[in-house]
Amino acid sequence: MCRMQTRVQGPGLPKTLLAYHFVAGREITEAGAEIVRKNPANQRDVVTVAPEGTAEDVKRACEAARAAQARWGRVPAPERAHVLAQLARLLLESKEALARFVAREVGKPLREARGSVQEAIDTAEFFQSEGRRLYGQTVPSELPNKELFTYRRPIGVVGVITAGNFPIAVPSWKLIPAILCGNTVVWKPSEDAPGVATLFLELFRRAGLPDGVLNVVHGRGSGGAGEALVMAAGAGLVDKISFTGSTQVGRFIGEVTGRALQVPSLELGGKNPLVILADADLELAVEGALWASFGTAGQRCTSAGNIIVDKRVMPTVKGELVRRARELVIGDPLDETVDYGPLINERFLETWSRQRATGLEDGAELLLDGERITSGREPPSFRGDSEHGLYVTPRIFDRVTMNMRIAVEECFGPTVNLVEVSGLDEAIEAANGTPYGLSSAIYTRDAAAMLRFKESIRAGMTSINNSTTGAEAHLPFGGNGWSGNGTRESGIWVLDAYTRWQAVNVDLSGKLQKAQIDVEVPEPPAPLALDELIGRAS
Ligand code: UN1
Repeated sequence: MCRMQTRVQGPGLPKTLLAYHFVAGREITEAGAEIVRKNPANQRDVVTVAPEGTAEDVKRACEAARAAQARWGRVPAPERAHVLAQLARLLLESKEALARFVAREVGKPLREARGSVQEAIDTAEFFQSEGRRLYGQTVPSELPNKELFTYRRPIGVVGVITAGNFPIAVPSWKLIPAILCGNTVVWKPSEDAPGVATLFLELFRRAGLPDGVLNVVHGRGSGGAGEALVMAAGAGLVDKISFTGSTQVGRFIGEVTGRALQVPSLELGGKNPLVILADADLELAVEGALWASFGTAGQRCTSAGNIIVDKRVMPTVKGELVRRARELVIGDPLDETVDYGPLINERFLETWSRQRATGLEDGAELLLDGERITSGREPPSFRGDSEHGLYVTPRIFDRVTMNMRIAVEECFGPTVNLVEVSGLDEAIEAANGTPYGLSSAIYTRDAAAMLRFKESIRAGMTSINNSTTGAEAHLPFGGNGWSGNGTRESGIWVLDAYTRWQAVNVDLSGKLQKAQIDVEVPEPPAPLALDELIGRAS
């Protein structure tokens, strides 16, 4: 176990973590280009410096993963799961320290950061026990003295590419089941969270994972180590890619890996609808809408994009949503009282800023403007460093219709649209009115409406009387349409993403038995003349 390298910063600032690539059990920190990750709540604080990986680094990591795979794949699954049991314990012990680091590196408020570490613990615990199942089936044969079986076999080398908004939970959804199933991994973490990735890797190492099973290369996505990893899959060095990120990049991965006849796991964008019907518990609905839209500063792939409201209750919903959004406490993620922290990076700030003009051009009205918080122009409840943090106030658009760009384009950041409808049918039409289909929610007391919504919504996930966010760690997570390619993460369902079924025939008859040919199939019976039968009976 190494001691992590750190560098002292100026007075009043915590130490900078020095991250490393990890290949075949060796730490690599060659001099060269670096990724410098700054705290989005205080950009003077350099949280992590990581080496920027090249295509050559990725290739070496893929080779190391390939070399380790056969042996790891042969370790009995319950034994592989021992590592996950240790990992779960280590995660639990380190929960607070990890959560604080997540808050510092990506700006997630502490309460949420703790929740996201808990999601990784839940995942480790689930798959620890799955190591004692990983069931195959016994299947009856059509021939005597012959037995049929199915086995789950590892796919081989898995390339994992993750985003910065859930820097430990989402990687855990991929790394943990991939490793449990006997694969080895090359992980390219988000350039927004190289430090969290390093801490997670340290825990895997301490848990006893053998060298070469988990390899890490830091770097950028497009044009960097991420793209190199996808191309490595195209070239056969990697057998599967698992990716969480944008639809645009997901399409590219689908194209490259499709040619290599691989099925990637793609968890992509969302423009998630939250419906409020006229009979809903409005207080609960507004609370849910507020959390779904502005929790995590709107930077979840499950965040609500469109709040679709029956016109009979729109005035109340609008009034309450605006009132409560104004009261949100924005500020330092390490302050336990804040509702949301900064945007994760400048890129999100730019697209979020541009969305304002797009909405106005489309004819939507601003109920809450949503602006960058700058020094001297802080809202009363602000508790952060406005000069050095990427903070913004919430934005609410009114009179949005589903033909507007802002209604159908994903935008990470605290922004939400109000869409007025009349009744359930129109609500469902609006909710299905985007090319995405990740998450969704409906607030109603009417059981028949709940049923209709569940059956008609195109999303992969739906909540009744709860937020669009907050999927539990053992239900299938994933979307339809532009939100993915149909693969699912989490629970037993993700096992299909990291294993291939092998069908085995065992013939103990001592002779060549030919399926379909040596099987006694009865002659078709003579037709039964029902008319005659009925006639005779009467
Ligand atoms: C994501 O934003 O990529 O359901 C994942 C949720 C979280 C995971 C979000 N459990 O909101």
